[in-house]
Amino acid sequence: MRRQRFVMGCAPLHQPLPAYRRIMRDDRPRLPSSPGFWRSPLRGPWFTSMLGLVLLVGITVLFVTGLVSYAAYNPGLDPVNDQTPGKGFLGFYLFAWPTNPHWLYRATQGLHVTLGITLIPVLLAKLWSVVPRLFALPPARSLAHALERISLLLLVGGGLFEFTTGVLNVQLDYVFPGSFYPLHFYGAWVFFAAFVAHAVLKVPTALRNARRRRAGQEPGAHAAAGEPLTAAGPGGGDLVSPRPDPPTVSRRGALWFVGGASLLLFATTVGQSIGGALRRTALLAPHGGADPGSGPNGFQINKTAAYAGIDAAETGEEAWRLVVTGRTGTVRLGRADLLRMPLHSSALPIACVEGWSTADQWWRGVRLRDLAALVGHDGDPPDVFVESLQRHGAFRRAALRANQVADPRSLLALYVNGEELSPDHGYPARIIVPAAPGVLNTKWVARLTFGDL
Ligand SMILES: Nc1nc2c(c(=O)[nH]1)N[C@H]1C(S)=C(S)[C@@H](COP(=O)(O)O)O[C@H]1N2
Ligand SMILES: [Mo]
Repeated sequence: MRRQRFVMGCAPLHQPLPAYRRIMRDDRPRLPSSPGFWRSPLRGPWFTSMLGLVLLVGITVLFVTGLVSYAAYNPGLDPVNDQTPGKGFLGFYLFAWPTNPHWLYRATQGLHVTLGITLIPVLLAKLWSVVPRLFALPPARSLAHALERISLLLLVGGGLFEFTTGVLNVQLDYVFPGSFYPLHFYGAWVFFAAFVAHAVLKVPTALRNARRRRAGQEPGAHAAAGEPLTAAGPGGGDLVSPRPDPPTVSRRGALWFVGGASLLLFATTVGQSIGGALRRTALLAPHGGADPGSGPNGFQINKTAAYAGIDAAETGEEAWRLVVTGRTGTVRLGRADLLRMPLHSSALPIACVEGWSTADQWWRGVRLRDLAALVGHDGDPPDVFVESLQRHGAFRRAALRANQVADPRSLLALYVNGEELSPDHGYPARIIVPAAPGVLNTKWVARLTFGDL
């Protein structure tokens, strides 16, 4: 189609057209599937390939740290830890989560969440860079092409689903009561399968495109400079607009922009995984939860006693009893009984699945293995099933593995940082286990049942 020079017949040739007239005279195709609809001069194989290579590394790390996080929940140990149907199949890789180093889950989950948030601009830019392809017609030219389009659907849909559910869980704190984990877990497998297929097909081309740019041979590499285009070629030439708009930024500049956005997200997120004073720099971390205040108990609170429905009357010296069951029967211990047992200290963090964690806190209490020994499990303690006073909510019960019970740093904690636990941190007693996700550190403990689960 030939461009019309005059619209409404009144623009003198020597004057630039006002913006609205430019729009009026615009003869761009109206359908996103038409060639020439997408006009950004930035699109091209180099831009797409650079973003793709970043995602190749980043998403692989996200997948591995995600699987590791799932293993850390002890999902295979007891149905209360995880009720994902089909985990026997997808959880083929599950292993006994170690207790060393004691900051293990802090590191893996901090990496998972921080990296996931940091990659959001890269993911969006990558999708934007290939959007003309998503609209390409005909939808399928052959069976092979149809299969490729379906795998792209799973890739794009799976990616958006994983990033969205992840961010919602971190930001909105369990909008999916109990069901986030299976959704995010199934989604991860679907997404990663499509991702691997995509990577196998595209990585060689992406590497070639990245190298070509250096040699200045990319198809359409000079589009941004207004030079003539060598049109579609192998390796992504179809991403180059046949009729690009004038450039406002170079491709390299656009990449820096994406990198800058990632850096900004990183800088305003990472503080939550470092904790301490840096937590205040985590502007994007969810706020508005319970204010932990200052002093020995002044660290992050996940669920308050009030939220969990813990009544002061049931935690008082008179009312509260810890019920411990094992091979030789059941014992009931009041707080005074526990205080007569040997007390031990360990410096351990709380590290939540949401990515935040605290620096090491100084916990003091009774070793879990000493409690196991009280009910007939000397030497080699078994798994334990922990129940809270809390009556409702997904995290009122958890199962710990034998290696966690046996670790001398695993405590039923009564004190933190030299003071009694505050009601919000689990008074009168809570579990603290090295290297474990926060969700296994049950607060307001009422009952421990030792035995192979
Ligand atoms: N009974 C009970 N224990 C619980 C929870 C809960 O909701 N109920 N939340 C868990 C989660 S998800 C985390 S991250 C830690 C947080 O501990 P904190 O609030 O002392 O920092 O407590 C764990 N223990
Ligand atoms: Mo948590």
